[in-house]
Amino acid sequence: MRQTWRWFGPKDGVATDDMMQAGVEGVVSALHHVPTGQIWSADEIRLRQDQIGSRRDGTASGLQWEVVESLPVSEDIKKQQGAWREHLDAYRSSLRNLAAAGIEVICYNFMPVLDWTRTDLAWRVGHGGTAMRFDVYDFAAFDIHILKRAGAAESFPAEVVAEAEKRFATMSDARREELTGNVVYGLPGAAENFSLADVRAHLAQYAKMPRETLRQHLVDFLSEVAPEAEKLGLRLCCHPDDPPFPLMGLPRVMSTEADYRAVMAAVDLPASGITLCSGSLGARADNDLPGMMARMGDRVHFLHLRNVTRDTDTIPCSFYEAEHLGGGTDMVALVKAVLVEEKKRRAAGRSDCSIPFRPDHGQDILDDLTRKAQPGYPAIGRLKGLAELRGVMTALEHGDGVGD
Ligand code: DNO
Repeated sequence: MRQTWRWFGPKDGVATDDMMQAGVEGVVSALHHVPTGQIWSADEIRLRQDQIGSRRDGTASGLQWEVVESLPVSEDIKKQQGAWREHLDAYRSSLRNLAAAGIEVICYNFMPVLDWTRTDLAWRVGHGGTAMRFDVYDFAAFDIHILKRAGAAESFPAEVVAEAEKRFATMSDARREELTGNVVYGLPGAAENFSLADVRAHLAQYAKMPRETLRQHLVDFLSEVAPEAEKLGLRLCCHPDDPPFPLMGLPRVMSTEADYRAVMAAVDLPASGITLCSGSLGARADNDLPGMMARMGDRVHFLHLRNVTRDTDTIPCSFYEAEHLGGGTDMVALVKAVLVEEKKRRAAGRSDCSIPFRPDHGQDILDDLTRKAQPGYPAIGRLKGLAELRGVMTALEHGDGVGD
């Protein structure tokens, strides 16, 4: 298992120097400033590689850019409208430039309009630190009473609608504004940064799109880009929906094992693979993460290891981002399934037998509370997660029969 770490570039509050002290082996990054649909040029890629390769004082860090997260897929491609053909050409050109730079693993997602969604970026946990949270009642309050989406009330269970109404009635203006910002203005890594009006306009465009159509558009996208990725020796990997249930009436197509199976079967190439995110998928009680790794592991090219604690097992549900070994996913069983898959790959002579993972997100603890890095991406909280995961890996590899 390759120990990687997400870095948002020079503006990230956590530096390459910090990654080195955390014992990180490789870096996950993206060119967030390049507008979606445009080509990632060789020069821009090289610049980011140089930044990753340097410490604050300009000396070499020894780190390399190993995973792209994300090479974003445009809304036009998701809807098959407007400039989608040009965007596909640009996507293939970016893949060629990344391959020429020696970067092989490319993560993307196919969530329409919004990337990951949370209602709280700094929710107080029992120990006094903070975590990110998705609260279904607050979210419904936003959808029904702030966004005022037609049909919003019908898309939640009656009990959620009733509680959302109470919450909204007592919510301060400041909290209403904060909630809107958290949901709409884009969390780190999101390709787009929308206003409330933009979101309404985008939602209207998807209003009549059945999920089968969106899934077909994903299959069409992969049919266009995966053969090129295969030729270039790249591994594409689709990140799941976060959270893994429909929001705002938008179709969601990568929320369950069945979703992944359908898409992997439709474009059955090794280059078309999976980003197994235990945090996103773990927000549904019916997703069995160790089982998914055991059954679909040969197509898993990248792992996001984190955990969530669900308030209920309903779909949708509220949840918060737990400590990496806490929460609903049996992390030891998941790591074991990853080690078993790597062993199979070694036996088969595959070159990708060390699967990159990142300690995904972290709670804000200790100095994180004043450092104010990107929400979800603290230095110490992630370092703690990485250290715990490293402990599990080390213990499992130590003589229980899964190592060589
Ligand atoms: C959140 C992330 C997402 C993810 C994209 C992948 O922390 O996991 O922003 O990067 O959805 O395309």
